[in-house]
Amino acid sequence: MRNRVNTNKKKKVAIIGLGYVGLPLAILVDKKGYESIGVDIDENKVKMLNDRTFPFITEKNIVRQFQKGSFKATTDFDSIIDAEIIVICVPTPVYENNMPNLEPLKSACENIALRLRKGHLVILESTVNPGVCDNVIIPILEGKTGLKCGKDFYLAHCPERLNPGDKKWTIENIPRVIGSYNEKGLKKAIRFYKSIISAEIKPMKSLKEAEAVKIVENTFRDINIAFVNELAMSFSYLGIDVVNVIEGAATKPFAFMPHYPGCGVGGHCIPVDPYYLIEYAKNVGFDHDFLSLARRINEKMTEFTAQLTVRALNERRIPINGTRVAVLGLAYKPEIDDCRESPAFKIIKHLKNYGADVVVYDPYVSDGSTVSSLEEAIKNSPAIVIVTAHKVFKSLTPQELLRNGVSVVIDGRNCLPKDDFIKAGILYKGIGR
Ligand code: SAJ
Repeated sequence: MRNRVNTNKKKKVAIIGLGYVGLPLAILVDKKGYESIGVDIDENKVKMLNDRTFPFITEKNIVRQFQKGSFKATTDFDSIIDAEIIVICVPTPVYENNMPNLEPLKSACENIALRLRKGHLVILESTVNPGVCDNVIIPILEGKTGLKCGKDFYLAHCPERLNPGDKKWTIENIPRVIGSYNEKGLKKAIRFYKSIISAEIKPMKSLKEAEAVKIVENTFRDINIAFVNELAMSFSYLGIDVVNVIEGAATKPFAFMPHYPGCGVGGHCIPVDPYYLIEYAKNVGFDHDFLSLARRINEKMTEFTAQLTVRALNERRIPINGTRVAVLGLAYKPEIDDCRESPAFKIIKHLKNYGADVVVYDPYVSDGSTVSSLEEAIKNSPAIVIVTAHKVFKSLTPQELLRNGVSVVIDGRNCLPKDDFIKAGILYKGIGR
């Protein structure tokens, strides 16, 4: 007989997965007076966290709480047994073929199932497609334990909405949605989140609805980016500056939300989440033609950027074959080192296929760079391709580039002052401008 969770001591919360979602949550839970324990499979990360030498926490308020807090990390899943609440924050990526990869999630659930007790509230924060809670997580948790969801233990889904580095929207003030297997689980989960965040909490009618909210949020972003990426490709033939047009449309104070074209959509959310919905719907017989088309358009931007480079070099009578091209940026967005699903890798592959001699530099990604400074990257490179709008690239001047022999600039993030470069005699090509 499994004992009831020990409920007569300070409430303990266990966070499974100490990444960009789990770690800030574990620190917040500690700050709010719970006993906070983080469980991760990475021994090195666990050691650094307990030694308080974790170099990747950059947000000052999180660092302060982390240093002074009593949060502990461990690789031992047994530490969840006497927790009242277990929050799952493990990655939910896709495979090369864009099929959802639920292995990290299933492994976490199997570890939890071995220690599940009556009274446990299990909360999933990782992004999944509708149906994963009902069809994957609950069978694992019930299957090996004989415990019944909604009666012996509770399952809720509160999709993460963290935006690392965002100073305005933080883990404490971002509104959340919560769905659960039943009313009792919903109430427990809402009570927990109300105790740690100040933002609105919207109860959803089911686990599936909560799963669908997160997928819809990020798919909404992907299709809107595809919309402006297609405009950028068409406007590049029409000789219209798409960024000026978007900024013109954005003066309309309602019913328009600006997105911006670029050399590709990277990250662990936007290019991934739509596939979770596309594949799930396919299993039940529905083809998301529009979402799939938007994905194809966004995936096309890397080839479009490489072709832009070939055409621009041709205009300067420089064959790309054997020409040194500097790719600036590997990270999927500015001022971070995260390269997951970054378009940079496919752009490099396409340029190499055209015969370019590619050098790569990203100040945040030294192991992926082929040179160790921006100067080294641009020196004797007739062309540069900006893939990430890091500040250091945005401060490049036409004079500096011309001095180093650069005569073609492909601005994959439309982040440079186009007219200054054109006036200086550089052949400037943006994405749609
Ligand atoms: N991108 C464009 N055009 C745009 C916006 C983004 O090409 O108009 C590209 C970026 O360059 C990047 C990719 O899309 O390669 C993703 O950019 P992102 O700003 O969406 O950044 P993410 O992936 O960190 O998205 C997160 C998401 N947050 C969560 O899932 C909790 C997303 O929902 C947020 O909208 C986004 O942050 C944000 O607004 O910053």
